[in-house]
This record gives sequence, structure tokens and C-alpha cells, in this order.
Amino acid sequence: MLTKREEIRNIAIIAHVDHGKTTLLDAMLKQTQVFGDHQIISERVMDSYDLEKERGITILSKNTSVIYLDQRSNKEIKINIIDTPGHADFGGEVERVLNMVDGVLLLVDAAEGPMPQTRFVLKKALAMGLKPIVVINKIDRKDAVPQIALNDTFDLFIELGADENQASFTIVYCNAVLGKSSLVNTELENDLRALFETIIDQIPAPYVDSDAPFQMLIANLGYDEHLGTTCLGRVFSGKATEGENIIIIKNTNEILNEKIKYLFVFEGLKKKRVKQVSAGDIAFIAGIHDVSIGETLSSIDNTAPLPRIMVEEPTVKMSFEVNNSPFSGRSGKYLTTRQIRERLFRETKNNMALRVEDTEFADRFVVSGRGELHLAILIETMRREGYEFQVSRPEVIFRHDDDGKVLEPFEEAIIEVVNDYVGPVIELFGGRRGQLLSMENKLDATILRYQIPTRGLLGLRQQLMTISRGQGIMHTIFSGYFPHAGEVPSRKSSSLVAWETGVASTYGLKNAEDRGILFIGAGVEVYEGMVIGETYNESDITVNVCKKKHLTNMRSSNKDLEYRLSTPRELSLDEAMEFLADDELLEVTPDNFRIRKRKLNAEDRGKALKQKSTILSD
Ligand SMILES: Nc1nc2c(ncn2[C@@H]2O[C@H](COP(=O)(O)OP(=O)(O)OP(=O)(O)O)[C@@H](O)[C@H]2O)c(=O)[nH]1
Ligand SMILES: [Mg+2]
Repeated sequence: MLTKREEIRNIAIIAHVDHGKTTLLDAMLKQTQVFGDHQIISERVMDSYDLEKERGITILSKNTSVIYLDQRSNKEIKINIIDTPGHADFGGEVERVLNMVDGVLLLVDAAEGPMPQTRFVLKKALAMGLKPIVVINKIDRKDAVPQIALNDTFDLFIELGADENQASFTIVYCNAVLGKSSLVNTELENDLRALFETIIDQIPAPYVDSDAPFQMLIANLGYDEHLGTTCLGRVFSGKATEGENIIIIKNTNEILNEKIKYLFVFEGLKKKRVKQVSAGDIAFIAGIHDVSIGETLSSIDNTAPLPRIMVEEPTVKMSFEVNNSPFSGRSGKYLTTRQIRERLFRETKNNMALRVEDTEFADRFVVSGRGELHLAILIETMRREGYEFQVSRPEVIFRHDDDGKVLEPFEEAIIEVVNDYVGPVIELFGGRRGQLLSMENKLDATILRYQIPTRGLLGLRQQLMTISRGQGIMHTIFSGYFPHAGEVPSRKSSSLVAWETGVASTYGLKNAEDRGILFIGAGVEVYEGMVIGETYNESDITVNVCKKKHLTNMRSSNKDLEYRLSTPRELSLDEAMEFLADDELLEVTPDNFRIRKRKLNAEDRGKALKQKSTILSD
């Protein structure tokens, strides 16, 4: 029999990047006393992974819960809350968790209004029939225009085909930093009561059958030192009890016997062990052996799987290869084909939008994701775990239409730039086959919207930063596969390449510096074929950076000290990935990354180039 579990609400917080999801969750946790009185609470406590803290963004969706005492009824309500990432590359993380909730808080920055990822996450939530609450956040911003943000949000609902119930959303105004909220925008109350009460009134309580056979769809996997693999999901029907024998229906339709060893629910930031959970609860199960996200746990006699979790396909790919540079094995713990292959395929169990394929080469794998950042995070995670490998330049994934015509991914890019740099931005995007859709003035900034092939966007972010002197912001969102746009010019510069293996000297680097910009300083070990800088020459220049000045007497040896090098430009991982040319690889190790030519020997490269040019001129 279907019943309403009035004591529970299940929600996700969704929004464009930086609109304040994790900050709002901090305030919700604080005001429901999840923390002890004397506990020191870090900012954005749900961004618990190192990479999330370092980059100031949420990468993985995470669950928590609060108990809210509703003063109107004096009843306690448990609100299970899922924090989601707002960056477009992690859209798969939003798609995989929406099946656990009955409604969403759609956050919209009061100054920025709806942005590309607002559209993506709202579209997904509406398609799943979820009930939305619109939270106009950052109402304290000086440039806040809540009424405009709200009108634009309403238009977006209509454009995305919201039904009548969804379009008649309640609006809550917030300052997430101070934990204030209100139903009217002029005066905020000193707490989040307006928000909590709206959640209780507007988000439907789980309407479930607790007497039916048990079923749960796995939406997340974790690992615990003592418990092993843990799986998380919402109980769709029935009850699950600790110690019970169940089955798992695999994505391959195979059915295996399993047992619920331990059961947990969320209580604030902690897991609490329980004996039983029932339909409507979000719970953790430990003790299942072979499991991937999207598979169904079920009572023994119930072999029909729940609907699969669907996520959008990847658009960008790169190869991951065994490190065969002369410096391989210096700092990595895991470097063999077997270790890298195992790690990459393991990642696909958790990372829904990622694909890994074997290739004709045993030591190379193709890894596909939603964008450069999606892949960069995987690279950085693996390197911190002690892996060593090489990656190729990211490239887009083409498709073919029914007539065999080549299609390629396109994105909508929204660029906000200080008025002075609008000209160079238009030139940059035009040169990459971008089509200007609209241009809008906002105080001293201009907002440009482009439709542009993803191919044109690869490596563009860095250039945008350079031409706008760091005063440009760009957001992109996948808009679809369309006919191939024709040639897109790639990087304008070439590489400065080390001639021999050794230690870079000031004298050698001084000569190289005359030809371009250096990525390394004196004293750094280099190998033949390693890229040590950038040149605006048409083709690569091989330089002898280890060269020492011939010493004739003491006086001239002192002279070597007189050479002064400019500070080298040290590339970040993201910058190094953007820099890579087609015939280059990025060598990634726990303590370093180096750009290198695929062919290390200059003569071999010369031959390959000659062959290519004869083919081209044929
Ligand atoms: N002025 C103001 N700043 C806010 C408010 N809410 C959040 N911020 C700031 O906005 C920035 C981004 O906040 P986050 O909570 O990380 O945003 P997010 O939506 O979780 O971002 P992602 O998870 O990366 O998509 C932080 O610097 C916050 O301090 C607010 O109400 N007012
Ligand atoms: Mg966040």
C-alpha cells in the first residue's frame, strides 16, 4: 500500500557554478546544530576532497542530512540533502543523483541570473518530474537585480517546458553566507526558517510502498577501510534489514547473490548504523562485492531491475599511456600497463560520464569525458595516488549522421569581459569558428554569447585570460552535435625542445630564452625531446639548454653568473594540457609533469615531418 512518509524530505541543491550551493548547505547544517557548540567549522564543509578545497569548486555530489524542528507543528522532519557540482564538466554527477530526490532547490545568483549550467540542471530536474523551489541567492551583492534574475528564471522554466505545477514555484530569497532568508526580497530574516518551511511545504514527502519487495538503485559508491565498498541509494520500495540475503541485478543483466552486512543512514556529516531502512530512506549498504553505479539491489524473488541511470555522452577524449620517457619510474608507485588499465576501468564504476577503451596498442587507453576539466581532475587524482603515465592532447569525439556526414560537438560559450577587451575577444572567437549569438552591455562589462565547435574551445581558455589580462570569465555548455565546421586553426606558437639529456644551465637557457618563453629554470634535469618552452616561431626549435660556457680562466667563469634569466613560466596541469600539440605528450608523475615530443629524437621527428609533407604535397 502506498503511504506518505511525512517525516522525511529528499532534496538536491542544483545551480550554475559558484551560485552558492555548498555555502547554503553550510548554513543549513549550522542552523540545525549538526555541529557541537565548540566545534570549529571550516567553510564549505561538504567540499571535503583536497582538490575541491584547492580549486574552490565542488567536483563530486555528496549526501548529508539535517533534522529540522518545524515550530508550526512541533514535529521533527529529516531532510536528506544532496550537494551537487555546478561546473558543466561534472554534469554527470548531477544526473546520477536526481533519482534519489523528490524536489530540488534551484539556486540563482541575484546578480548573474540564470547561466548555462542553470539551464542544464533545471532541464534534467524538470524532465524527471521533480518539484523545484527557486532560491534567489546572494541578495546582498551590490549589483544584485533579484527581480530580473527571477523573471529570467521564470522564462527559462517556460522555455524548458515546465508543467503547471513546476512553473508555479515558490521563491525564497537568501544570503547563504550569513544564513538569512525570506519570502520577500526587501528584508531578510536572520535565519533560514523561510527556506526550511518552504522545503517542508513544497517538496512532496516520499510516497512509497514499504510492504512491497525491497528495491534500491545504486547512485554512488564509496570505500571504507573497515567496511570495504559501500553503496548508496534511495530505497524505492520495501524494507532492507541488516544480515538479509539479497540479489544484485548487474548492468549486464547477470544476477548475483549478496548479503547486507551493515546498514547506515546519514546523520549530519556522519553515518549512523541502523538495523533497518524502508522505502523513502536514503541509505548506505556495506558488504556487496561486485557493484557499479546504476545497478539494482533487490529482494531475492524480485529480478526486474529499476530503470537505468542515463547520463549524457562524453565529447572529449585523450589517450592515457604507459610512461616511456627516460625519467619514468623516478617517483611513481604504479606504472605498469596492468596497473594503469585496472585503475582506469575502476574509475568508470563511479564516474558515470567517463568512458575507457582499450586500443590496438596494449599500453594505451582512450579515456573520454565531458570536457578538459573532467579529464584533468582524473589525471590529478591518479597522480596523487602514486600513478605515473603520459597523456595525449585532448581532442573532440566526432560522430556521423545517417548519410555518413561528419558531425562534431558544439558548445554555447558565455564570455563576460571588461569593455576594453571586447575587440580582441571577438577576434579570438571568430578565428575559432565561433558565431556570435548576442552581445549585451552590463555596466563596464560586456557579455558575449557564442556558438562554437568544442574543437575551437580546446586550449582557448588560456588565450582568453592572456588577451583580457585575466579580466575575462567564460562558461560553456554542450549544445549538440552539428555538421563539421571546417578547419580550426590550432595553437599559434611552437615548442622549444631540449637537444640532449642533462642539467639545464644558465648559459644554455639564456640562448633558448632569446627564442621564446621558458618553462624551466637553471638546474632542472631535462631529457632529449623534452619541451622546455614556447616559441612564436612557425616550427619547433631544438635548443641545447645544457650547454656550458667554455671556461678559459677563472675570470670568465665568474662571468657565467652575470647571465640573468627571466622567471620561467611554470605551467599548471590545466595549462600544460592546453599547450600540448598533436605530436606531444604530457608526462605525469606524482612529483612532476613534463611536456615531451612523442618522438624524442630530433632526427626521427625531422623524418616524420618530411614524410608528412610529402604526403601532403602528393
Ligand atoms: N555575497 C555573497 N556571496 C556568496 C553567497 N553565497 C555564496 N557566496 C560566495 O560565492 C562563492 C561560491 O560559493 P560556493 O558555495 O562554493 O558555490 P557552489 O554553488 O557550491 O559552487 P560549485 O559547487 O563549484 O558549483 C563563495 O566565495 C561564497 O562565499 C551570498 O549569499 N552572498
Ligand atoms: Mg559547491
